[in-house]
Order: sequence, then C-alpha cells, then structure tokens
Amino acid sequence: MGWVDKRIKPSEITPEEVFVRRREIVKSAVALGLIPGLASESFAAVLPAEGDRLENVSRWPGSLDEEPNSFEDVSTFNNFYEFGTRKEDPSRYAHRMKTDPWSVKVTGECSKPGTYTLEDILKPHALEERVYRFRCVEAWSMIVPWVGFPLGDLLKRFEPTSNAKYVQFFSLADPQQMPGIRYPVLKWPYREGLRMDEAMHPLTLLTVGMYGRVLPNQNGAPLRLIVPWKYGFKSIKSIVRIHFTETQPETSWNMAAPHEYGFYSNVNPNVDHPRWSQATERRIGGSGLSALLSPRQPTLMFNGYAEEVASLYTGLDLRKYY
Ligand SMILES: Nc1nc2c(c(=O)[nH]1)N[C@H]1C(S)=C(S)[C@@H](COP(=O)(O)O)O[C@H]1N2
Ligand SMILES: [Mo]
Repeated sequence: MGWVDKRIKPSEITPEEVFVRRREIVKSAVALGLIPGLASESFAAVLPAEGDRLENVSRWPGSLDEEPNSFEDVSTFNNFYEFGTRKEDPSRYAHRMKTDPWSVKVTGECSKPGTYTLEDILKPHALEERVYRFRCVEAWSMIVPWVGFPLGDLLKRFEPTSNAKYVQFFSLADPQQMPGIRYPVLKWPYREGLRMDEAMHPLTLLTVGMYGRVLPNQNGAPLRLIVPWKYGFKSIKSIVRIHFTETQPETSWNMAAPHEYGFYSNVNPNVDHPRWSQATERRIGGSGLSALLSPRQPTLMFNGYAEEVASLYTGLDLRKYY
C-alpha cells in the first residue's frame, strides 16, 4: 500500500475539495509500483501531490476535544514570509514551490550525517493525526488536526553524539520559487532551533499533513515542525536541513529582533511582547461580523501544554529566557 487512499466517499466531500489536485491514474499507479518496469526509485513519488489523502493515519489519543478551525481558514491565513508578508500571500504564491523530489541534509554532531530523500525520512514512521492548539506570537490562535510523527523518532536515527545539545533547522530559500526572498525582512534561509530535550519531547511533531491530507504548500509542505507549546514561528516550514550543534543556534526571528523574540519562545501569558500583550488571543476564522465579535480568550501557560512540558524549564527564569 502507498500513502494515498483515492476513494473518497461523497459524505466526506467538504469545501477543502477545491484544494485537491488529482493526479492522473497512471502516474500514481506507477508511483505505487503497480505498473512493473516503470517504477524506479527516482520516478516514484513518495508523497502524493498536494492535497491528496494520506492513508493509514491513526488517531492520537491526546488530541484536544475542541472543534478544529476549517481547512479553508488554516490554508488561506498563513505566515510564510518567503512568499510575502501578507496573510494571503502564501496561498497565492506557494504553488510555485516544487516539493517533489525533496531531500533533507543532516549535518553536525551525529554519526549518520548525509542527504536523505523524503522517502528515506518517512518510510519507517507511522503517521498520527493530532489535534493541537497553535498560537502565533501575533496573538491569534487556531485548532488544527495535523498529521505527522514525533520528531524525536527521526532524530534518533541520525545518532546524535553527546555533544549535540541543540538542533537547528533550515527552510528552503530559493528566490526562483519564493518571491518574498527578495525582501530582507528576515535573514534567509529561515532558520529555527530547539534544545535537544525539546526536540525529543513526544509532543514535538514532524508534520506532513493536515485534515487527513498532504500539507498544502502554504502550510509548509512537504515537511515542517509543529511545536505546540511555543509561538508559531518556532514551527519552521519546508525543512531542507537539520543540523546538530553543541551551542545554541541562530534563529531568524531572534536575529531580526532579539529583544522581541528569544530562543525559547514558549507561549507565556505573563510575559508580554514589548509592543503588545500576550495575555489573550483571538481564534482565527469566521467572517464579517462573527469574526469581529468573536471574543478574545485567555492565553494558557505553555499554550495549554504545561502539564507535559513545564518540567523542561524548571529553574529557568522565563522572563529572562523568553
Ligand atoms: N520557513 C518559514 N517557516 C515559518 C514561517 C515563515 O515565515 N517561514 N512563519 C512562522 C510563523 S510566524 C507561523 S505563525 C507559522 C504559521 O503556520 P501556518 O501558516 O501553517 O499557520 O509558521 C511558522 N513557520
Ligand atoms: Mo507566527
């Protein structure tokens, strides 16, 4: 069996269908190895085209009970500055990004460095659907059913050495495909980092899909992080490099404005951004009056994941290490 289940029952058809790009039957049959003699490693697609349904996804028991945002909200209101700084830019322009073939370079303090294809990366891992709360530093939030597997399960395979105290991630930065790269709003390539124990934490998700389907490009296809207790900017998109290091790595937002964005970036209603409060948030979505009237709600410590992650930070002054 491959990654895709193309049988969609009429009862499952939702507005997100407009985003679904069907591939020709022959191409997918080849990719799945159903047409002998044609399916070479280099030709076979590991992941289906953007929007295709992922199969063999199990439900993670820790999911939130809250009603998710709509697929449309989550795929049309985005931050992906490589495609522009307006919320609608990524959904307009990210289709220009080519996500197949894709590979990830693994470098630094580990015994298995190298270049890994997307297939190498995904093959051994079982996919889970996890409904998480996601909180941007701009004080909006959303509820999203992401699909992926724990990042730590992947990192272990590269055998980080005892010197690996942190792990850094880099996004694709190709001016041919990404119109926003022309503007020096951030230091490109977009980069982020985690302390090793944060990266290995079972809540940290290497994400390939949402709403049961492959990630739309604007949400960071084919591979992104979701770190649910941290502000959204830690959840780096379209990852092309993973680097293990002994010292705290550079991160794009910290480089751009160090007094506003620290390395940790844990969601914390008690530590305000220098220019606005972080005590409350607004759920994205809805339109017109309903959006205007939607009440602000309190932001939760560690975005509601304190029980799971607070112990990672015992003894750390969260006002200093914001
Ligand atoms: N490469 C890259 N990753 C990125 C960003 C970006 O501009 N470039 N924006 C970040 C920010 S600020 C947020 S809030 C989330 C948004 O994810 P979403 O568009 O899937 O909601 O992606 C994060 N990852
Ligand atoms: Mo964000």
